[in-house]
Amino acid sequence: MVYNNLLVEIDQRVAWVTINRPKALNALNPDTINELSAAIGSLEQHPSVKVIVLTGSGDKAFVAGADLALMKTFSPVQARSFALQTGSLFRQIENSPRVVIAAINGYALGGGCELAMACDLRLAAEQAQMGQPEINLGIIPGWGGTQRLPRLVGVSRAKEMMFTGEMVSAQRALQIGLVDHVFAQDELFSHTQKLAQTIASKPQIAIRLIKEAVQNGMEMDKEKAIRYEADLFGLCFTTEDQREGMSAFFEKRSAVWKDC
Ligand code: DAK
Repeated sequence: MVYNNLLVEIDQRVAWVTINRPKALNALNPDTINELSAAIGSLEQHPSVKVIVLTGSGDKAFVAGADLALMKTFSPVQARSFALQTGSLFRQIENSPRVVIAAINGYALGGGCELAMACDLRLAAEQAQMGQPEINLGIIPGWGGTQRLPRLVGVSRAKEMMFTGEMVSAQRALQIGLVDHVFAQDELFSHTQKLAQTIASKPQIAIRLIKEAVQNGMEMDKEKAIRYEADLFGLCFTTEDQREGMSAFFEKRSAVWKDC
């Protein structure tokens, strides 16, 4: 598939999707959102892809938000359609059977921070900066920032970030739980690839069930969530990988996963 705003590369079971609009600091417009949705949908079907990494091109930005040049001209109907389209991309990422990692190589602002938060894991370069600067534009975060940010960093830290619109450094983001790891700029991609490969080497049905249990369970009350976990736990016992994993343990050998 040919994309105008993305570069897609597969490296040993890990698909790298690079948002490629460096002149606009990889800002998100409707075409890019459509392409991201198509690329993720097709990579999910790719037999050798187990993990998807999202990053930004150039050394300055992951994604500097929604494309303000375009957004400035939006009619309410266009704004609504952009909202629905992007909401559906973010749900696609959260519900994807594949683990999706954000490799935050620079600014992740507004919609860029929200895109990173929709991913399963966030790894950042040490010069990355993150924030929700919408307040400075007279708007509020509109792609889930008011909901995902407090769930990751806590209510008052999220409110402070959104009230002030100030950026936080990668180190601060690590301290408050907005990112999971920080690496030197030139080591971000190799560390991301290493973590992605570790995840890719695991039995993918169980990986997918963990993702579902966490994602859906977080929306339920605890009792229901624990029952839901029990159901998914039971489902593991329908897989060959469960039999293989337990046999391999007693045979003192490495398991050979079949993802079935
Ligand atoms: N959109 C379009 N172009 C952008 C951009 C953006 N978000 N961010 C930067 N650029 C462009 C700049 O205009 C500039 O273009 P030229 O002037 O060279 O043509 C080029 O990228 C380089 O930017 P700077 O010259 O500003 O670079 P600096 O290093 O000086 O500053 C910066 C980097 C990231 C601090 C600065 O560019 C900046 O503050 N950018 C804007 C950050 C921002 O406010 N992002 C938008 C947040 S609001 C929706 C829901 C949610 C949203 C949208 C819709 N619906 C429900 C429909 C999301 C909203 C947001 O994301």
